[in-house]
Amino acid sequence: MSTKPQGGISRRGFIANSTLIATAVSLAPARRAPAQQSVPAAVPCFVSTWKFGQLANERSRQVYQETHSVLDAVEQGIRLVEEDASNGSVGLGGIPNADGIVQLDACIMYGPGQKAGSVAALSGILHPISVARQVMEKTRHVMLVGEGARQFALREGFPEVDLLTEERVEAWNKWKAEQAAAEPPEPVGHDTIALVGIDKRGNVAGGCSTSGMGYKLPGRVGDSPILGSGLYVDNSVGGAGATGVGENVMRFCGCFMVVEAMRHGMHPSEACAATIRRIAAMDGRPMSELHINFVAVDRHGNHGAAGTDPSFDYAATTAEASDVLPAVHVVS
Ligand code: SD4
Repeated sequence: MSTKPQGGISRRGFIANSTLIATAVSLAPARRAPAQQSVPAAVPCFVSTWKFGQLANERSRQVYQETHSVLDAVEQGIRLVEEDASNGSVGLGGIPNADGIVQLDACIMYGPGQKAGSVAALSGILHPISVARQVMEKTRHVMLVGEGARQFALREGFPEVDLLTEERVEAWNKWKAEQAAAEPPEPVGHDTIALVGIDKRGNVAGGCSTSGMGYKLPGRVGDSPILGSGLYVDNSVGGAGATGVGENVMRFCGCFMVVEAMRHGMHPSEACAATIRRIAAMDGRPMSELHINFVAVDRHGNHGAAGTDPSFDYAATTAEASDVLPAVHVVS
């Protein structure tokens, strides 16, 4: 696994570039020459949030090789993360809400025909990404939530699963004791998988899955299952996914903004950074308080990411390579 910056640009260089991007955001002309273009574009290509996305990407690549379906590839890549209790806040081992219940959010999108399915506040089901796909393929609807989503999943044959691990129960008990006097509870933690794939012909599919903000109020839905917020794809452009504090993404249709910026000619990393700057300008709080991070890929396989969290990185996988790469750290 290589963690070298794209095309030899250092993290510092990325940060410097992000300052340039800052100037570009408000002035963005209709078409701009792509910057940071030193990694040759290649398809098929899979990109995802965080280091743990690399294994998901590699699973996606394998499934794509076997099925030639970028939608199957994205779904299966995300399932890998959902069933692994050791990472982040996705599926099994997800962080519970304030009542100690794991409530999952997920969505899936397929570029051709702009198809989409989504579930939110779904409890007791291991693979919300697959339930979202069933919503997309088997119903006339786009989004199901809460008990309705759970009943649908059960009817579709998804088994009921206890998603709480002992470790999470222990941490929740500790949190509960500490929070006894605090109102409203302080939420914690974020580690969502958002994964976007481009097939050989430039078709785009994407998915996003999370248990959301830890210790959230019961019923709270974040950006991850909201089309255009935690995920967006447009088959003529590419796709984007988000991770971080959903409240600071969903008020702005963050991923839609990223994709639109790419449509207007920005390189994916520029588009992510420009979106963050637009959000920050509207929100008014300092960048460091926002916790918003985006990954994006265009239909040719150019990819990039940017975030306000210095720890944010992303994974990119093609037929030839699979890397964890630094995101542009947007500081102001
Ligand atoms: C949420 N955006 O529910 C999600 C959490 C997340 O990485 O992304 N964690 O707000």
